[in-house]
Amino acid sequence: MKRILTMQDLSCVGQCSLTVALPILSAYGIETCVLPTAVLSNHTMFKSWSYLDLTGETENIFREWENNGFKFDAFLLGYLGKKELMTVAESCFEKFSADGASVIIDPVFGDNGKLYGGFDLTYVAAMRKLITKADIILPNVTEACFLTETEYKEVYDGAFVKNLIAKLKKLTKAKIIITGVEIDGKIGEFISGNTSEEILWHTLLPVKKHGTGDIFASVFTANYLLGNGTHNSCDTAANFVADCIKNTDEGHFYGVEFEKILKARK
Ligand code: PXL
Repeated sequence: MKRILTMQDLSCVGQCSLTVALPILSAYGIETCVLPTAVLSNHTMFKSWSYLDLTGETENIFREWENNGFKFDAFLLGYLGKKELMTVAESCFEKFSADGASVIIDPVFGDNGKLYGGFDLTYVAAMRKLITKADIILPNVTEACFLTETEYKEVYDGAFVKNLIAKLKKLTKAKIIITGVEIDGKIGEFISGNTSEEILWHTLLPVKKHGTGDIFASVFTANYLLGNGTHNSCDTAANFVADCIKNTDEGHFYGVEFEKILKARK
């Protein structure tokens, strides 16, 4: 059985980050260990939230993990919250990687051309450094723009996204998957190849929902770890997200009801 460590916040309410990654990865039969970076009352798309930073506790956790000899076959990083956690993440990979462990990083700091509340450009700079340690990165278009210091455009074409990939390739050797690319009424992922990009297109749904990036990253990672390759893993993740959106009650504003889809797939 594969064992993964997922490092992201625990938002007590909000169907995102750990409360999404843990059930999804477990449902795929992967032993899922967690490193909560912070405990929030709820995610930051609600009008207010509390925030307990857990950076200080990681030292104690790592000491005991070393004492117990734990290793992980993969790492999935999402919302970390504080830039200091980037060095914590680096030392985590160094200390706890099993042979050939994969590092998958979803940078999670912005969307729609803007940074999420509480983030600034120093966080982006720290993430720019951390992605040099990744095997796969999953930025959305906004995050790719910030990472590459490219001006965000509301409307763009394929050449714009290819240029983002070319610039990201200068920053990291990781495989790059740009998610949530919207062109001409379609939504898709651009996957970096050695010589050209592979593009997967899906139907663009009329509603946008919070937390879908975290669901995409979890389903993608589970499939990838089970050997399904980047193309099929992306496709499965995108279809899973679309099913979640389609099956979420209209009044459910803060996330998607992914539990229904997980249950149906059992
Ligand atoms: O879904 C990304 C995410 C994760 N965790 C927290 C967030 C967000 C996006 O806003 O606020 C706490």
